[in-house]
Amino acid sequence: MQRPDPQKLTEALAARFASPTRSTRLTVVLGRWLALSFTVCFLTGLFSHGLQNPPSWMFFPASPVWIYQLSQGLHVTAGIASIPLLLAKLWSVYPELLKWPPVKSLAHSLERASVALFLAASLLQLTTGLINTYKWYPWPFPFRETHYWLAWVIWGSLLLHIAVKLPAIIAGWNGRTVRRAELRGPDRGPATGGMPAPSAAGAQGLNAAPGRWSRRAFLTGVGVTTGAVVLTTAGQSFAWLSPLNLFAPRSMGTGPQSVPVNRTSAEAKVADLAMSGHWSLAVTYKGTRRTFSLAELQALPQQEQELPIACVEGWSQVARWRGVPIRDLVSAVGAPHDSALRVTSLEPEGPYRHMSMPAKYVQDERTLVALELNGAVLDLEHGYPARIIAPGRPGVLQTKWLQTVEVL
Ligand SMILES: Nc1nc2c(c(=O)[nH]1)N[C@H]1C(S)=C(S)[C@@H](COP(=O)(O)O)O[C@H]1N2
Ligand SMILES: [Mo]
Repeated sequence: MQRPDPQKLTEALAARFASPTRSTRLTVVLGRWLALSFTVCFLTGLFSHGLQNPPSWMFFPASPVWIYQLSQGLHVTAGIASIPLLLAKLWSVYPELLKWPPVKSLAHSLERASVALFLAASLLQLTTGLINTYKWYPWPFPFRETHYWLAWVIWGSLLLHIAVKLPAIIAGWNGRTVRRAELRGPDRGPATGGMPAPSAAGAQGLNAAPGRWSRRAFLTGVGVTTGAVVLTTAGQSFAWLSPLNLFAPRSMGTGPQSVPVNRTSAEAKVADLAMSGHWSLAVTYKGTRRTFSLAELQALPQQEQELPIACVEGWSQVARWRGVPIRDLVSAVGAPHDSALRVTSLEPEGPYRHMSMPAKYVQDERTLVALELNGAVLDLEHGYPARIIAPGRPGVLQTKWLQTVEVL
């Protein structure tokens, strides 16, 4: 038997996969949508990471109180939208991956390596991110650190990919200009001044009417799919879309006191400690230590605030909280208002046991040691006897089942 000629094989493959939905133009259009969703994910992701792991220069916006709700809602929604977009883009280019010879030059090998890295990192990022929102953590690595570092890998490989592909991107970008001019037609008055005449190749492509339409149909299909996925999940983050929430894991208005619960008292192993009846909150500053029983906290001046719980996993819920402004407790031990805190939960172990609160939130009169939620005593699942609620912070920092507040 004769060995297949790689060149012929490549041509045969190209013919086999030739489709108007696999044009450079389509790839560029999808690439632009993806660039937008990836940029939204990246910026909101950096914000979320900064709030949880603040660098020394971090700016903490506490207003508007829904700032984190919005930013994390965008993060998870844009991430979900990226899944159909990335799959469509992959479909539009995958014959490229089968081309022969696999490596032609240094630039070519760089291009392939950057694409391989970009694809692997993006697929891992999007699937683990999605799975994470369903409260399923089937991996042995810490999610947040991995998610954070993968984002940098994605952007590094993406910039390399864009640099290598710049000529194709410019060509595909201009495709739109050519088509507009062409659609106007030679007899229907002057085309826009200064616009270059469509090239022969461009005109040829444009005359291939079926191709044009099926590319459009493909893009419409991708757009509709992406829109549908967004509309049926974004209701976990945006109240006005909440009636359409079919697939997102948590729905607004469900759970005790009409607020979803992220981790239950049983999972946190705090039920006995929280319900013991001997509970008190200890507040310490230097040598001073004061304890407040629940009755003592209830006897202090109370404040009511409408504040959201906005989970890093995308769901959020605005609720009415009532309790003691934390700065009053800071004053009670003689500490200045602009102190930072270290808050500890009754929860015996794990990452939720300790939380740091920068001075920005301590000074804020809206930051409460909450004792009530939506007009009733805090449910055990929401942190009874007392929990933290602060404006503009990720849900993971809204510590439930308080034990001590250390003024630093
Ligand atoms: N001690 C403690 N506090 C906690 C948690 C926890 O597991 N343990 N979960 C956090 C997370 S991830 C979120 S989103 C909010 C959810 O609050 P909720 O369960 O009252 O809705 O509480 C936060 N506070
Ligand atoms: Mo959360």
